[in-house]
Amino acid sequence: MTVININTSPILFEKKDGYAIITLNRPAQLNAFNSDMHHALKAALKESENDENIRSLIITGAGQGFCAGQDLQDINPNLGKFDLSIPLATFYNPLIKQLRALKKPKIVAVNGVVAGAGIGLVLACDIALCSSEAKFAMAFGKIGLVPDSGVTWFLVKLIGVTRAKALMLTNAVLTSSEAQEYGFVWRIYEPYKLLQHAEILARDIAHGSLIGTQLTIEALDYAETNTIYEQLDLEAKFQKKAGYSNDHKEGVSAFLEKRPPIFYKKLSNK
Ligand code: T3D
Repeated sequence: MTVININTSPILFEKKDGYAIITLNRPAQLNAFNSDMHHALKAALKESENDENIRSLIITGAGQGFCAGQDLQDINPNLGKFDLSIPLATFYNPLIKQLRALKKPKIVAVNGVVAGAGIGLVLACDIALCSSEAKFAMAFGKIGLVPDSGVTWFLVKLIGVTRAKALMLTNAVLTSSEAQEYGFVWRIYEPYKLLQHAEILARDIAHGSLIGTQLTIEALDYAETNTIYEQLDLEAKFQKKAGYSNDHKEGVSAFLEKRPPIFYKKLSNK
Protein backbone atom coordinates (compact mmCIF):
# COMPACT_ATOMS: atom_id res chain seq x y z
CA MET A 1 0.00 0.00 0.00
CA THR A 2 1.32 3.45 -0.88
CA VAL A 3 1.17 5.84 2.06
CA ILE A 4 0.56 9.44 1.04
CA ASN A 5 1.21 12.33 3.39
CA ILE A 6 -1.35 14.98 2.46
CA ASN A 7 0.88 17.67 3.92
CA THR A 8 3.92 16.90 1.80
CA SER A 9 2.79 14.91 -1.23
CA PRO A 10 2.70 17.17 -4.32
CA ILE A 11 -0.16 15.09 -5.75
CA LEU A 12 -3.11 13.47 -3.99
CA PHE A 13 -4.61 10.47 -5.76
CA GLU A 14 -7.97 9.09 -4.73
CA LYS A 15 -9.82 6.21 -6.39
CA LYS A 16 -13.63 6.33 -6.27
CA ASP A 17 -16.59 4.59 -7.89
CA GLY A 18 -15.19 4.07 -11.41
CA TYR A 19 -13.20 7.30 -11.44
CA ALA A 20 -10.15 8.88 -9.79
CA ILE A 21 -9.40 12.36 -8.47
CA ILE A 22 -5.91 13.79 -8.92
CA THR A 23 -5.34 16.87 -6.78
CA LEU A 24 -2.35 19.14 -7.42
CA ASN A 25 -1.17 19.71 -3.88
CA ARG A 26 1.25 22.62 -3.46
CA PRO A 27 -1.31 25.16 -2.26
CA ALA A 28 1.21 27.67 -0.85
CA GLN A 29 2.59 28.06 -4.41
CA LEU A 30 -0.87 27.98 -6.03
CA ASN A 31 0.05 24.42 -7.10
CA ALA A 32 2.88 25.62 -9.34
CA PHE A 33 4.91 22.84 -10.97
CA ASN A 34 8.23 21.70 -9.57
CA SER A 35 9.98 18.49 -10.59
CA ASP A 36 8.44 16.50 -7.70
CA MET A 37 4.95 17.46 -8.79
CA HIS A 38 5.76 16.59 -12.40
CA HIS A 39 7.01 13.12 -11.41
CA ALA A 40 4.04 12.45 -9.14
CA LEU A 41 1.51 13.63 -11.73
CA LYS A 42 3.11 11.46 -14.40
CA ALA A 43 2.85 8.41 -12.10
CA ALA A 44 -0.80 9.14 -11.20
CA LEU A 45 -1.74 9.50 -14.89
CA LYS A 46 0.06 6.24 -15.71
CA GLU A 47 -1.81 4.42 -12.95
CA SER A 48 -5.11 5.91 -14.18
CA GLU A 49 -4.35 4.55 -17.62
CA ASN A 50 -3.50 1.06 -16.35
CA ASP A 51 -6.24 0.57 -13.75
CA GLU A 52 -9.34 -0.87 -15.42
CA ASN A 53 -11.52 0.37 -12.57
CA ILE A 54 -10.60 3.95 -13.44
CA ARG A 55 -12.82 4.91 -16.36
CA SER A 56 -12.70 8.69 -15.97
CA LEU A 57 -10.51 11.18 -14.19
CA ILE A 58 -10.81 14.53 -12.39
CA ILE A 59 -7.83 16.87 -12.10
CA THR A 60 -8.20 19.71 -9.60
CA GLY A 61 -6.09 21.83 -7.25
CA ALA A 62 -5.78 22.09 -3.47
CA GLY A 63 -6.42 25.43 -1.77
CA GLN A 64 -7.13 28.73 -3.48
CA GLY A 65 -5.47 28.12 -6.85
CA PHE A 66 -5.60 25.51 -9.59
CA CYS A 67 -2.05 25.79 -10.99
CA ALA A 68 0.26 28.80 -11.41
CA GLY A 69 2.45 27.15 -14.07
CA GLN A 70 6.17 26.70 -13.46
CA ASP A 71 7.32 27.31 -9.87
CA LEU A 72 9.26 30.54 -10.23
CA GLN A 73 10.96 30.00 -6.85
CA ASP A 74 12.87 27.18 -8.55
CA ILE A 75 14.45 29.64 -10.96
CA ASN A 76 17.25 31.77 -9.59
CA PRO A 77 17.94 34.55 -12.13
CA ASN A 78 21.29 35.25 -10.46
CA LEU A 79 22.63 31.80 -11.26
CA GLY A 80 22.94 32.57 -14.96
CA LYS A 81 20.98 31.67 -18.05
CA PHE A 82 19.43 28.27 -18.52
CA ASP A 83 18.23 26.37 -21.59
CA LEU A 84 14.47 26.33 -21.06
CA SER A 85 13.95 23.82 -23.87
CA ILE A 86 15.26 21.26 -21.34
CA PRO A 87 12.36 21.50 -18.83
CA LEU A 88 9.96 21.57 -21.76
CA ALA A 89 11.45 18.39 -23.26
CA THR A 90 11.77 16.73 -19.83
CA PHE A 91 8.47 17.64 -18.22
CA TYR A 92 5.95 19.88 -19.95
CA ASN A 93 5.85 18.38 -23.43
CA PRO A 94 5.68 14.79 -22.11
CA LEU A 95 2.86 15.86 -19.75
CA ILE A 96 0.73 17.30 -22.55
CA LYS A 97 1.46 14.25 -24.75
CA GLN A 98 0.60 11.88 -21.89
CA LEU A 99 -2.71 13.65 -21.31
CA ARG A 100 -3.61 13.57 -24.99
CA ALA A 101 -2.64 9.90 -25.29
CA LEU A 102 -4.66 8.88 -22.22
CA LYS A 103 -7.94 7.94 -23.87
CA LYS A 104 -10.02 8.04 -20.72
CA PRO A 105 -12.15 11.13 -20.23
CA LYS A 106 -10.26 13.75 -18.26
CA ILE A 107 -12.35 16.34 -16.46
CA VAL A 108 -10.52 19.35 -15.14
CA ALA A 109 -12.10 21.21 -12.22
CA VAL A 110 -10.44 24.63 -12.17
CA ASN A 111 -10.94 25.67 -8.56
CA GLY A 112 -9.04 28.99 -8.66
CA VAL A 113 -6.42 30.92 -10.57
CA VAL A 114 -4.63 29.13 -13.41
CA ALA A 115 -1.58 30.57 -15.17
CA GLY A 116 1.19 29.70 -17.63
CA ALA A 117 1.61 25.97 -18.23
CA GLY A 118 -1.46 25.39 -16.03
CA ILE A 119 -3.52 26.73 -18.96
CA GLY A 120 -1.98 24.06 -21.20
CA LEU A 121 -2.95 21.42 -18.65
CA VAL A 122 -6.56 22.65 -18.69
CA LEU A 123 -6.75 22.76 -22.49
CA ALA A 124 -5.25 19.27 -22.87
CA CYS A 125 -8.11 17.74 -20.86
CA ASP A 126 -11.49 16.77 -22.33
CA ILE A 127 -14.06 18.65 -20.27
CA ALA A 128 -13.26 21.75 -18.22
CA LEU A 129 -15.43 23.00 -15.35
CA CYS A 130 -14.48 25.96 -13.22
CA SER A 131 -15.36 27.82 -10.06
CA SER A 132 -16.94 31.25 -10.45
CA GLU A 133 -13.80 32.51 -8.63
CA ALA A 134 -11.39 31.05 -11.20
CA LYS A 135 -9.11 33.37 -13.20
CA PHE A 136 -7.17 32.46 -16.33
CA ALA A 137 -3.84 34.31 -16.59
CA MET A 138 -1.61 33.95 -19.65
CA ALA A 139 1.39 35.07 -17.55
CA PHE A 140 4.17 33.88 -19.91
CA GLY A 141 4.78 37.30 -21.51
CA LYS A 142 5.05 38.96 -18.10
CA ILE A 143 8.25 37.04 -17.43
CA GLY A 144 9.59 37.41 -20.98
CA LEU A 145 8.61 33.92 -22.13
CA VAL A 146 6.64 32.36 -24.97
CA PRO A 147 3.41 30.44 -24.25
CA ASP A 148 4.29 26.73 -24.08
CA SER A 149 2.69 23.43 -23.06
CA GLY A 150 0.64 23.52 -26.27
CA VAL A 151 -1.05 26.83 -25.37
CA THR A 152 -0.30 28.45 -28.77
CA TRP A 153 -1.69 25.39 -30.59
CA PHE A 154 -4.77 24.98 -28.40
CA LEU A 155 -5.72 28.64 -28.40
CA VAL A 156 -5.44 29.25 -32.14
CA LYS A 157 -7.82 26.32 -32.65
CA LEU A 158 -10.11 27.30 -29.79
CA ILE A 159 -10.52 31.05 -30.28
CA GLY A 160 -8.76 31.89 -33.57
CA VAL A 161 -5.49 33.65 -34.15
CA THR A 162 -6.85 37.21 -33.65
CA ARG A 163 -8.11 36.65 -30.13
CA ALA A 164 -5.23 34.31 -29.25
CA LYS A 165 -2.72 37.02 -30.18
CA ALA A 166 -4.58 39.67 -28.21
CA LEU A 167 -4.74 37.44 -25.12
CA MET A 168 -1.10 36.48 -25.29
CA LEU A 169 0.35 39.86 -26.18
CA THR A 170 -1.62 41.67 -23.48
CA ASN A 171 -1.15 38.92 -20.87
CA ALA A 172 -4.85 39.28 -20.21
CA VAL A 173 -6.45 37.69 -17.17
CA LEU A 174 -9.87 36.20 -17.98
CA THR A 175 -12.69 35.89 -15.47
CA SER A 176 -14.61 32.62 -15.27
CA SER A 177 -17.42 34.06 -17.45
CA GLU A 178 -14.96 35.25 -20.08
CA ALA A 179 -13.25 31.85 -20.00
CA GLN A 180 -16.62 30.22 -20.62
CA GLU A 181 -17.45 32.67 -23.42
CA TYR A 182 -14.10 31.84 -25.07
CA GLY A 183 -14.69 28.10 -24.72
CA PHE A 184 -11.89 27.42 -22.22
CA VAL A 185 -14.49 25.86 -19.91
CA TRP A 186 -17.85 24.20 -20.36
CA ARG A 187 -19.64 25.10 -17.11
CA ILE A 188 -19.14 27.37 -14.10
CA TYR A 189 -20.17 26.46 -10.54
CA GLU A 190 -20.16 28.11 -7.14
CA PRO A 191 -16.75 27.31 -5.56
CA TYR A 192 -18.17 24.98 -2.92
CA LYS A 193 -20.19 23.04 -5.53
CA LEU A 194 -17.46 22.61 -8.17
CA LEU A 195 -16.00 19.29 -7.03
CA GLN A 196 -19.43 17.84 -6.31
CA HIS A 197 -20.49 18.56 -9.92
CA ALA A 198 -17.18 17.28 -11.30
CA GLU A 199 -17.70 14.02 -9.37
CA ILE A 200 -21.28 13.59 -10.63
CA LEU A 201 -19.99 14.05 -14.18
CA ALA A 202 -16.99 11.74 -13.69
CA ARG A 203 -19.17 9.01 -12.19
CA ASP A 204 -21.81 9.29 -14.92
CA ILE A 205 -19.16 9.06 -17.63
CA ALA A 206 -17.39 6.19 -15.80
CA HIS A 207 -20.62 4.21 -15.73
CA GLY A 208 -21.25 4.87 -19.44
CA SER A 209 -19.80 2.96 -22.38
CA LEU A 210 -16.01 3.19 -22.25
CA ILE A 211 -15.48 2.10 -25.83
CA GLY A 212 -17.93 4.73 -27.11
CA THR A 213 -16.25 7.42 -25.01
CA GLN A 214 -12.72 6.45 -25.99
CA LEU A 215 -13.45 6.27 -29.70
CA THR A 216 -15.26 9.62 -29.51
CA ILE A 217 -12.23 11.31 -27.92
CA GLU A 218 -9.96 9.74 -30.54
CA ALA A 219 -12.25 10.76 -33.42
CA LEU A 220 -12.28 14.35 -32.16
CA ASP A 221 -8.48 14.34 -31.90
CA TYR A 222 -8.25 13.26 -35.56
CA ALA A 223 -10.83 15.88 -36.55
CA GLU A 224 -8.28 18.59 -35.63
CA THR A 225 -6.28 17.76 -38.76
CA ASN A 226 -8.37 15.46 -41.00
CA THR A 227 -10.28 16.54 -44.09
CA ILE A 228 -14.03 15.84 -44.08
CA TYR A 229 -13.39 12.87 -46.41
CA GLU A 230 -10.77 11.38 -44.09
CA GLN A 231 -13.02 11.99 -41.12
CA LEU A 232 -16.02 10.26 -42.72
CA ASP A 233 -13.84 7.19 -43.33
CA LEU A 234 -12.55 7.31 -39.78
CA GLU A 235 -16.10 7.56 -38.36
CA ALA A 236 -17.11 4.50 -40.37
CA LYS A 237 -14.05 2.58 -39.10
CA PHE A 238 -14.73 3.54 -35.48
CA GLN A 239 -18.46 2.84 -35.80
CA LYS A 240 -17.66 -0.66 -37.06
CA LYS A 241 -15.54 -1.26 -33.96
CA ALA A 242 -18.18 0.21 -31.61
CA GLY A 243 -20.94 -1.71 -33.36
CA TYR A 244 -19.22 -5.03 -32.63
CA SER A 245 -18.77 -4.19 -28.94
CA ASN A 246 -20.65 -5.68 -26.01
CA ASP A 247 -21.46 -2.12 -24.95
CA HIS A 248 -23.49 -1.55 -28.12
CA LYS A 249 -25.32 -4.86 -27.60
CA GLU A 250 -26.02 -3.96 -23.97
CA GLY A 251 -27.11 -0.40 -24.84
CA VAL A 252 -29.64 -1.53 -27.44
CA SER A 253 -30.90 -4.44 -25.26
CA ALA A 254 -31.40 -2.05 -22.33
CA PHE A 255 -33.31 0.39 -24.54
CA LEU A 256 -35.61 -2.32 -25.87
CA GLU A 257 -36.12 -3.81 -22.40
CA LYS A 258 -36.80 -0.31 -20.98
CA ARG A 259 -34.09 -0.59 -18.29
CA PRO A 260 -30.86 1.32 -17.60
CA PRO A 261 -27.84 -0.18 -19.39
CA ILE A 262 -25.06 -1.74 -17.31
CA PHE A 263 -21.70 -0.91 -18.86
CA TYR A 264 -19.49 -1.00 -15.78
CA LYS A 265 -19.08 -3.58 -13.04
CA LYS A 266 -16.18 -3.07 -10.63
CA LEU A 267 -13.54 -5.73 -11.17
CA SER A 268 -13.34 -7.41 -7.75
CA ASN A 269 -9.64 -8.25 -7.91
CA LYS A 270 -8.65 -4.56 -8.02
O1 T3D B 1 10.70 27.85 -16.68
C1 T3D B 1 10.49 26.80 -17.26
O2 T3D B 1 10.77 25.69 -16.73
C2 T3D B 1 9.82 26.83 -18.58
C3 T3D B 1 8.36 26.56 -18.45
C4 T3D B 1 7.49 27.55 -18.23
C5 T3D B 1 6.04 27.28 -18.06
C6 T3D B 1 5.33 28.36 -17.29
O3 T3D B 1 4.34 28.05 -16.66
S1 T3D B 1 5.91 29.96 -17.33
C7 T3D B 1 4.73 30.84 -16.33
C8 T3D B 1 5.07 30.73 -14.85
N1 T3D B 1 4.00 31.25 -14.03
C9 T3D B 1 3.83 32.56 -13.81
O4 T3D B 1 4.54 33.40 -14.33
C10 T3D B 1 2.71 32.94 -12.87
C11 T3D B 1 3.26 33.74 -11.67
N2 T3D B 1 2.17 34.05 -10.77
C12 T3D B 1 1.33 35.07 -10.98
O5 T3D B 1 1.38 35.79 -11.97
C13 T3D B 1 0.28 35.29 -9.94
O6 T3D B 1 0.70 34.71 -8.74
C14 T3D B 1 -1.09 34.68 -10.33
C15 T3D B 1 -1.72 35.50 -11.48
C16 T3D B 1 -0.98 33.23 -10.74
C17 T3D B 1 -2.05 34.75 -9.11
O7 T3D B 1 -2.05 36.05 -8.58
P1 T3D B 1 -2.71 36.28 -7.15
O8 T3D B 1 -2.65 37.75 -6.88
O9 T3D B 1 -4.03 35.60 -7.07
O10 T3D B 1 -1.77 35.48 -6.10
P2 T3D B 1 -0.31 35.90 -5.60
O11 T3D B 1 -0.44 36.71 -4.34
O12 T3D B 1 0.49 36.47 -6.70
O13 T3D B 1 0.30 34.46 -5.24
C18 T3D B 1 -0.04 33.77 -4.02
C19 T3D B 1 1.18 32.99 -3.59
O14 T3D B 1 1.51 32.03 -4.58
C20 T3D B 1 2.41 33.89 -3.42
O15 T3D B 1 3.19 33.37 -2.36
P3 T3D B 1 3.30 34.18 -0.95
O16 T3D B 1 3.78 35.55 -1.25
O17 T3D B 1 1.88 34.18 -0.43
O18 T3D B 1 4.24 33.35 -0.14
C21 T3D B 1 3.15 33.68 -4.73
O19 T3D B 1 4.53 33.91 -4.64
C22 T3D B 1 2.88 32.20 -4.98
N3 T3D B 1 2.98 31.90 -6.41
C23 T3D B 1 2.16 32.29 -7.39
N4 T3D B 1 2.59 31.84 -8.56
C24 T3D B 1 3.73 31.17 -8.32
C25 T3D B 1 3.98 31.20 -6.95
N5 T3D B 1 5.06 30.63 -6.40
C26 T3D B 1 5.90 30.00 -7.24
N6 T3D B 1 5.71 29.93 -8.57
C27 T3D B 1 4.65 30.49 -9.15
N7 T3D B 1 4.45 30.37 -10.48
